[in-house]
Amino acid sequence: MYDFNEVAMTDPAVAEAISKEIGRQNSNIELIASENFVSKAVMAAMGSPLTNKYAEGYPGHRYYGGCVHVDVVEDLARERAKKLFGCEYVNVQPHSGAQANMAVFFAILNPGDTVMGMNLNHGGHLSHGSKANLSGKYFNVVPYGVNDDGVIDYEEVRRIALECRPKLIVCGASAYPRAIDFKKFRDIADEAGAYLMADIAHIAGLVAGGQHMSPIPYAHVTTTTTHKTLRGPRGGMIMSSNEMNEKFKFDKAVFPGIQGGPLMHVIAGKAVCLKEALDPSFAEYAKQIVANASALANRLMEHGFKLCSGGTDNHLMLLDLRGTGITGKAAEELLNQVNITCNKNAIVNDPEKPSVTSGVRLGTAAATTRGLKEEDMILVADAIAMTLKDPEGSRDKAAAIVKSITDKYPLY
Ligand code: DSN
Repeated sequence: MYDFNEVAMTDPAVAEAISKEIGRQNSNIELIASENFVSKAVMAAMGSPLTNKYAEGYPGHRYYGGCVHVDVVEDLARERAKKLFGCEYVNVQPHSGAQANMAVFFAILNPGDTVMGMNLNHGGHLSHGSKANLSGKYFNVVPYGVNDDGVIDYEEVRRIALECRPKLIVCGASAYPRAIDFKKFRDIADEAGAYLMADIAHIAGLVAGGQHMSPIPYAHVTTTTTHKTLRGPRGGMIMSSNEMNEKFKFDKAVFPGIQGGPLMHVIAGKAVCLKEALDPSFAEYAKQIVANASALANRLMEHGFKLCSGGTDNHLMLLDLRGTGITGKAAEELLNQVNITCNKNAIVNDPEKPSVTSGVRLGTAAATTRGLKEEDMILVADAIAMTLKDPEGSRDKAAAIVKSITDKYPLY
C-alpha cells in the first residue's frame, strides 16, 4: 500500500534524494552516536495511514471522533514503556527529546526558577539550559561540568547545588562517555531540596537492555528520545511515578501545554520499537553496543589517539584531537571521504569555535544494529587512524576496509 515507487511516480525529485540517501546509508559506516537503523516494522508503522488521524488529548479523552484505533496504539505504547523501564506513568506524545524536556520544565518550574544542567561544552544538551535555547532564556541556569579527567565530579555538583539551591537538577548528556550515577545525583538533589530530572536520550537502549543503571528508582522524572540506542522512531517520552505526575500533570504540560496533535503514526512506531526492546534479543543488542564501543575505543588508543576521560563505559567516545594538527571539522570531512560518518564535537576547553571544534564523537549503536562485532570495530578503528594520520596516502586503503565491512553486513 505504501510502496516507495509511489514517491517516484508522484515526485521524482524527492524519490531520487531518498534513493541516494538509502545508497549513502548502505555504503557508509554510521558512527553518529545519536543515530540508529530502525526495523522495517517500525518504518512501516511510521509510513502508515495513522499519519492522517488527529487525536488531540489522550486515550479515552480525545477532542476528535474516530480515535478508537489510535487509542489502542497509544495504550500499547504506554503499557510497553512502563513494562520496559519499570515506571508507573509515561507520556509517549513528545515529538522529540527537546519537547519532552520542555514539557517537564514547564510542568515543574516557573520562569526565572533556578535549574542546574550539564554544560553543553562538557557534553550536556541544548535543552538542559543552553543560552541559545528556550531553557536557557526562561530559567536561571547554573551549569555543572566535568573535571580535568573528563568525568563528572559529584562533589563539585553537590557544592554548586548547595550554593545555588536549584528547584531542578538535570542529569544526562549528549556527549558523555562515562556511566552516570543517578543515585548520587538523587542524594545531591535531596540535600539541596531539588527535583531530579534524568534525560536518558542517549542511553535509553542501554538502560532497557541492562547495560546502564536505570534512573527510574532515583529520578523524580525521566525523559528520553526513542530513536537513539532505543532504536525506535524519532520522538520523545516522559516517565515518572504516579505521585509525581499527579503533582505536576505532565500530560497537560505536553498537550495542550507545548504541543497540539500527537503524531499517531510515530506513536505506532514507538509501540513497535518498545515491543522489540522487550524481546530478550534486545539485551544482547545492548551488550554488543557496549562491547563494540569498548573495542573501538581501545584500538583507537592503541593507535595513539587521546579519548576524553580515557575511554568509554557506554555507546560513545570523544576523540580529543588537540595536538594532532587536525580539527574536529577536518576529521569529520576526511572520514566522510572514506565513507565513515561521524560528527565533530566540542571538547572541554576547546580552543576552536563550535563550528570547527577539536573533537569527534563516535558511537556504536547503528553499526551494531548493522551487525558489526568487536573484530569489525578494530578494523574501523584502523581505517579511522590511517585516515586521520595520513589522509592522502591511505584514503584508498581505508575506503577498501569500509567497503569490505559494508559488503559483509548489507543494510537495505
Ligand atoms: N542532536 C542529538 C545528538 O546528536 O546527540 C541530541 O539532540
